[in-house]
Amino acid sequence: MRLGIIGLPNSGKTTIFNALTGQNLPTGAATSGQFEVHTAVVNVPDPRVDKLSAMYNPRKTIYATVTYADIGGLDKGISEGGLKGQFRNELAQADGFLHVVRAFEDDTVPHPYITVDPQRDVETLDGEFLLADLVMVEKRLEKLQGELRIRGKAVDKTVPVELELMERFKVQLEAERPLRELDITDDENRMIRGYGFLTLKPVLVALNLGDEPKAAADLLHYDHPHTNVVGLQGKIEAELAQLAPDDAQLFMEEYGIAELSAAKVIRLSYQLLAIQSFFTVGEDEVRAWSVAIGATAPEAAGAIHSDLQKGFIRAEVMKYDDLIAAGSEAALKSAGKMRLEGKEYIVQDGDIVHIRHSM
Ligand SMILES: Nc1nc2c(ncn2[C@@H]2O[C@H](COP(=O)(O)OP(=O)(O)OP(=O)(O)O)[C@@H](O)[C@H]2O)c(=O)[nH]1
Ligand SMILES: [Mg+2]
Repeated sequence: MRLGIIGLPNSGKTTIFNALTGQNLPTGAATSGQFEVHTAVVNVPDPRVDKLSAMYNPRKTIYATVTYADIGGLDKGISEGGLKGQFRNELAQADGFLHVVRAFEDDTVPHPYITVDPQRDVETLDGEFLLADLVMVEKRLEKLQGELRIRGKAVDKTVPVELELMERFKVQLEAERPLRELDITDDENRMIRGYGFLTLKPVLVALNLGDEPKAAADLLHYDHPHTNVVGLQGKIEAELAQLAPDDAQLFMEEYGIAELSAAKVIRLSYQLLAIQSFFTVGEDEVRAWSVAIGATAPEAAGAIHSDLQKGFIRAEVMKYDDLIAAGSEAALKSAGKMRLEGKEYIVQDGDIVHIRHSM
């Protein structure tokens, strides 16, 4: 799962990328205004994985992960005439966005629009994405109408279906509303998957608060479905991410920071993508796997290996809470709490799964 970090110039994208990933990329004027992408894979902190690891004492412990891509070079005007080339690819590839919005005051850091105004800034980039999607919709409409004209009744039956969907998208975008607000069926989603509509993707807004902790809700109204807002102190968190854990602890006490926001942002990123974790356990490995919320047992098996999905027979499932309450796998089994589930079973967050298969 990949989140693109987007935001206006100097909003603190790279700073927050560093805070989330522990990297130390140069920030400030060094890279300003250039299209440049840096990616890093980050573990999703999960105390359940820690507990399972303590219980099974495996050789390896593997957390669920999220990939962040710091995308430099976005600004007002980028969508003019449609997004092109690498830029478009990079944005289209993302499963969702982390939209960094500047809320910090600092005279030494120029703001591209002079004043600090989070509401204006978030709407500026959102407006660019709306426009980029509208250009895309209009291109599709033109193409589909062309096919209909040329082939008439012999046209592929998907054409009128897509035409109708694109008309619906057009109305939405012209009203300056993002596509993610619409109810879109699975079939429709499949039809448009390749187009990479930007306003269809979920968004986590990260307000870069600067040195003063402030309430995000006082600074920004962002009340849309499939979005969330979180505040964090970008620069301080990026510095903390460079310290050894003990030193970071001291620093946090000094500044009165109870919990690192970076960990919270990573958790929220994961939630944003409508995915959940199930676990596999054993002496060799304790591991968290990611599947879509609502996935069936065979689909979960497929997340581990496609062969396990093909050869799926049954899933042995332990509930995380049952296992912790029982104290061990053996105790859970003798209490009769190991469940056998079939193909229809919908996997739940925190399930500990063993797949029986015929491969
Ligand atoms: N005072 C203060 N400065 C910050 C904070 N976060 C970032 N900055 C500074 O703002 C400047 C821009 O930060 P970057 O992280 O490079 O911003 P960016 O969005 O990646 O910028 P571009 O990639 O050039 O568009 C740098 O000089 C940072 O040190 C903050 O929380 N407080
Ligand atoms: Mg940057």
